[in-house]
Amino acid sequence: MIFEIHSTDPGSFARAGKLQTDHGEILTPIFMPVGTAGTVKGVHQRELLDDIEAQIILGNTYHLYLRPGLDILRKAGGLHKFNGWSKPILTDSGGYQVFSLKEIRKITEEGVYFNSHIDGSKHLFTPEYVMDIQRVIGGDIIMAFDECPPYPCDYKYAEKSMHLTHRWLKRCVERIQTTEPLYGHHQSLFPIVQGSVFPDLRVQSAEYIASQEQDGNAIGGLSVGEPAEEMYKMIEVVNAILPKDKPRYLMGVGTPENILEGIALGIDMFDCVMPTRNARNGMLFTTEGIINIRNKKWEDDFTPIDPGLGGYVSTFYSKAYLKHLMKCQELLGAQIASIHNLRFYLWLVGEARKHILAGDYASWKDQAVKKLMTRL
Ligand code: PRF
Repeated sequence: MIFEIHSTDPGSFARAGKLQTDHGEILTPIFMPVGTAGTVKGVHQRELLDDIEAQIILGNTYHLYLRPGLDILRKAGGLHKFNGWSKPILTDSGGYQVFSLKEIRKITEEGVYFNSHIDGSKHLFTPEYVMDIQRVIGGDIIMAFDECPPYPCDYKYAEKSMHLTHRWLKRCVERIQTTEPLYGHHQSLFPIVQGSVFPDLRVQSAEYIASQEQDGNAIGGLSVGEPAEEMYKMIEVVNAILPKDKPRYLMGVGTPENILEGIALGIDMFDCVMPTRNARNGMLFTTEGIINIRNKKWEDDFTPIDPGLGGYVSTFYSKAYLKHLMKCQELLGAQIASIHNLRFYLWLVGEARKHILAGDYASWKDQAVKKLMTRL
């Protein structure tokens, strides 16, 4: 995988670049729509390509391992062939998903024992097994197996957990170095910085992760309930250490404001369920601000959802019609809202990129945050 930086912003740590994978290139900064079970909920691949202009999507090891399972994925020839998405795919390692199961898991040195949320069956994820599963899924970027500690968490736990994540990383790297991709395209392993909200642990973790010299690096354990200021402080500490010439991925973040601040701190890649999950609840991000389409005030507003955004769905359908669909719990309502919100997120990172290239990112960001986070 090749990462090129085209431009850096003079007023911040923002960078505009390009990531080259065997399934095509990704212009950064980028937002990656989440397709947990091999589908971005409610969105066709054609809509992802044409309306949303997604460049890379996410899949989850945990969900894909449980359903459809490894036999089917292997027979299909990997996830790209199975779901028909021929652009890049990134898979998360399952660590984070397993940890959100709470009562039905047990963490040991060996790995994590958990019960399936579907049928209660028992499973063990080890770092080695999670690498093998991600080989079968066939993502272009695959994530190391980590523990994401909860927030708040005491220093001792965060320290112990970080060291476990580092030992697991070593085992992930060894497994990847001693196995081959199954479908002919290269797979890059991204290690994950942990350390909760403790700056000295974040420094230690970032140094260890950087020492692995992988194709890119990720920051985990943030946006788990801590105040945003605390998250920004951790990103700053970590990004001072992570190599500048490799992509940096902030996992599971966030609001438009979080994304623009993250970019200013030198983050290149983001993913979050927020645009799709919030869309299903009627919360829409627009170029004018945030709206709740269930609100009565949109009932007779026949203007397009967001004329400023471009894209078919956001300009063709009216707010009044979408409000009606959501009220009747029509499937099309959730689809339109999801496509619209993802289009907005891709627009957002595209605008950020333009302003980094123009050299005025920092000042643009401050006014964009104000406008985009206004509740209309
Ligand atoms: N680790 C992994 N995936 C994640 C996270 C993490 O810490 C987060 C935290 N925001 C989201 N997704 N493996």
